[in-house]
Amino acid sequence: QAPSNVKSDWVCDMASAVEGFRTLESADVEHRVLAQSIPDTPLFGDDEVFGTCAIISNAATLRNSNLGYLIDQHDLVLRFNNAPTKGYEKDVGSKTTIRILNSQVVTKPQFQFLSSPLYKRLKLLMWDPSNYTSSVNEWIKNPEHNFKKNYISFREANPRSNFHIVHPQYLWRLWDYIQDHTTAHIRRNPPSSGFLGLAMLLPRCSVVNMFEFIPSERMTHRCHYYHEKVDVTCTFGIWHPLAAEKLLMLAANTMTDQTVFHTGFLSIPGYKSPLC
Ligand code: NCC
Repeated sequence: QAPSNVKSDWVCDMASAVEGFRTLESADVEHRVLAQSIPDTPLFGDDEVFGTCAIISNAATLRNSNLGYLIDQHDLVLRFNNAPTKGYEKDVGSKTTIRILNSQVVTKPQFQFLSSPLYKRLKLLMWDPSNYTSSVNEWIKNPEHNFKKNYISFREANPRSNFHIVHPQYLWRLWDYIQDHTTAHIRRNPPSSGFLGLAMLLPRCSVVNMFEFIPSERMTHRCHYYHEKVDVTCTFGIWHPLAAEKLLMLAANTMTDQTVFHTGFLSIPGYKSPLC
């Protein structure tokens, strides 16, 4: 049973505010080889809509959650960066439809982006932060992490891959939404991959279930389910406005406290929900 304090205006407001998800198109880009590398096929076709979608955070609270079976029942499963499934199936499942990667993962040698099987046979979406006021081509000349070489090499080696780049100004529209709905002042850094994933999927899914974005009773100071590293800033944010993102997710949630804080997921109806 949904908690009585769920306000459908939060859900519908979020759904309409984050509309306008955009990836770079060849025509946006002056860099000739990069422009040619962008696939003609869009990340999602107009008719690609899904019933249930699952977004799996990288949080350490997924360990010992036994949520893998439930996650794999979803029509679409979104994961982030280099988060593995192999060896963690019981807790995080094994299905992956799409991965969102930040540009560090595409560029830093430790992630082996060009050779790792983690990035093959699925949709890929990369983002890199621009300055709030930069034009697309100013940003492409001087990105935070220079992803161009590896993006082009990956597309050459995998010409059938569906690998797109988020339009950097869309990230700032999401930031505007978060700031407009947050009483406190937030730092001017783009939202995390997790919030981008929610915004991307709300128009495509009847329901978006988000696993361990609100830390459950398994709360730990560790960062990721696949590492022992201790770092609470992974959960509450230091660079990304993570705490503000999580409060907005919770405001739009329709699941009970038991499901959110004990089982470990919250649920947000998509645009096509009868609620809106
Ligand atoms: O940790 P990260 O995040 O890859 O996690 C993906 C998304 O899961 C949610 N999360 C993660 C950990 C945690 N304890 N609680 C959570 O809620 C967040 O919504 C997060 O977006 C990123 O967003 O891309 C990020 O990437 C890492 C890092 O680059 C990659 O893991 C690769 O190593 C960033 N960390 C650093 O740069 C040190 C992180 O700030 C953002």
